[in-house]
Amino acid sequence: MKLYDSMLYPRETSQRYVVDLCGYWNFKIDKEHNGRGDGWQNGLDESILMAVPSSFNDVFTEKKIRDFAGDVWYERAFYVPEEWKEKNLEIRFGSATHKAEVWINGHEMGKHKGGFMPFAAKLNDIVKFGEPNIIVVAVSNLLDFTTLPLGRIEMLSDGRQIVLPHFDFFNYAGLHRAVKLVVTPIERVEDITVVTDIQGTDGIIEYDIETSGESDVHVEVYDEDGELVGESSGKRSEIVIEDAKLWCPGNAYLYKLKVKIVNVCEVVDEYYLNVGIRTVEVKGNRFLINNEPFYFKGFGKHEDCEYHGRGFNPVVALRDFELLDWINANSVRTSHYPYAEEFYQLADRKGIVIIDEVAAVGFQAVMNAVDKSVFEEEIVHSETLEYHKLEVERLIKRDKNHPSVVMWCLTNEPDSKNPHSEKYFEEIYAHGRTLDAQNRPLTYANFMYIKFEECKLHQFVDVIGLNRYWGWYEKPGEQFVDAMESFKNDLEEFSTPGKPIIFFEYGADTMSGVHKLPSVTFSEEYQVEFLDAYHKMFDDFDNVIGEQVWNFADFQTTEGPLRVDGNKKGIFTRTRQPKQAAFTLRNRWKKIGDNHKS
Ligand code: GCB
Repeated sequence: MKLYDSMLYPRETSQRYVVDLCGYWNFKIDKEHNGRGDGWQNGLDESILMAVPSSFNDVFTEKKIRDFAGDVWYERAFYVPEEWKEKNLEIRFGSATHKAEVWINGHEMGKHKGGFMPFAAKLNDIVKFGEPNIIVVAVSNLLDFTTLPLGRIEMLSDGRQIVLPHFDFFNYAGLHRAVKLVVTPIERVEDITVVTDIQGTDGIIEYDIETSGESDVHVEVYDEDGELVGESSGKRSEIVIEDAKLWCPGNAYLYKLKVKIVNVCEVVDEYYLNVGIRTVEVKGNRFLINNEPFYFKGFGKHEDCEYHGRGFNPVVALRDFELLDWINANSVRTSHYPYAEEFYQLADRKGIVIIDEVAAVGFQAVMNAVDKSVFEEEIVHSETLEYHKLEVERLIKRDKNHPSVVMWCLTNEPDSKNPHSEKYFEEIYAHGRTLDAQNRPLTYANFMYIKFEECKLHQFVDVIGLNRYWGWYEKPGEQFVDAMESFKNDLEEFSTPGKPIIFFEYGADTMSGVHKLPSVTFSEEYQVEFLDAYHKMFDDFDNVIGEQVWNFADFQTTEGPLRVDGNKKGIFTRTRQPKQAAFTLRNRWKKIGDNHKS
């Protein structure tokens, strides 16, 4: 038995059923780290309840539980009716952070590593029809130098282990996304790849479909009114949509691509995909969407909210899209990991542009004062590299068809000064270039302490992403004027013809409700002044083609002297209410529009 990647989003159609297994599961923390030895894989005794999807951490009142490092176990029963005997049966996890091991009716189904990607187990040979089946999942939150993100384990003097993340967000864990029983036909659609193009007023949809059999494939395209506007047959073909409505930022139009497998006039499988017709290209110092220069306005975000932690919360996701609309943002970077699939579906629908990031964060030595670069560790050059490549493959395979996704970010703030990092990233980026049928541009987020001439990585990317905190971590407050001088030099050095720059991060921690005249760091006034100065700088540089503030909302981090109940650089509070700077951004972003500098 094996767990395997499951990238095609589960949908109900005339031939497919999906049973949602979310809700309260039985739950147990493996405090003694001996759950397997004690037979927990057969079922959990003396368990408590845990909500799925959710992080487990913020449900409890005890610090030792919130910060527990090791396995947490989940269990529930599910039923499969006799009439599904002839179907393909799978159980699918939207994500389990960071590693999972699954048993069904006591049988080991396999292990999965990677906390942000969907995976599944095949049930047909294991399931008892018409009787209760027990599923048990052990989820580990441990991190090391071969996981993404990177982290370390430390032993405390009382014998407990804790995780030290190499990154600035709380190491939330658990079953973070929906668990579903997915019922599909034996002969079924397994993958779809779509590439779109524009020719005059026509839209072209090129598709490539993988199925598990040899029966005929028929494809139909419907517009938003449900009218059939194009069709074709075969697993690979092209459909021309006359007078196509394009998918544009802020003005999304989605066609429905309906795929049918037909065996002698009988439809044996049916699946659909929402398709936006659009093109993406970097040309000179511009990022073109549908051949028009696009200026990125928006945020780096987190999947983070009260109580749920990193668990997908559909209400918060909707609220976030409302706020993006209100503030006149047009884009988001999925810092620092791939988000829930539903997030991209909302972005497709609402016309928000996404820079999609893999969980390659923590490749440096700063966060927890490790004294040597991670690139000095042999293991990073072999095991981590291979795993990083796998996660890039998974990201692109899962998200390739979203019109909202316009660029792939393959790492955040690595120690790209280290000589060993050059070969490492050469391989990562070369591999990334082979994976996307749409050939979307590649980027990275540069760490502010690595200068242009020291950085070994920018040579491999199409767009340079900069994370900058001049006037915050360097020369804050009274020294702000000098911070801006350093910033200007820094930006001049990074200005390279043919490689436009997007600011992926800039921001200042701000306590909502703290007002001060004149401003001081942490006051709402300081955040406004900080952003105003940055915007002036961006407007002075023609090659800056985007600004994404750090962060959309306040978020939880590991405790420490630099954080006041989390990172407070949000433009919105953690409960999604605006700070003063939200109004500044709203005005600016309305004024400059989506094609600033075109
Ligand atoms: C960064 C990191 C981000 C942090 C941010 C900060 O450069 O990419 O994860 O949260 O700085 O606020 O320090």
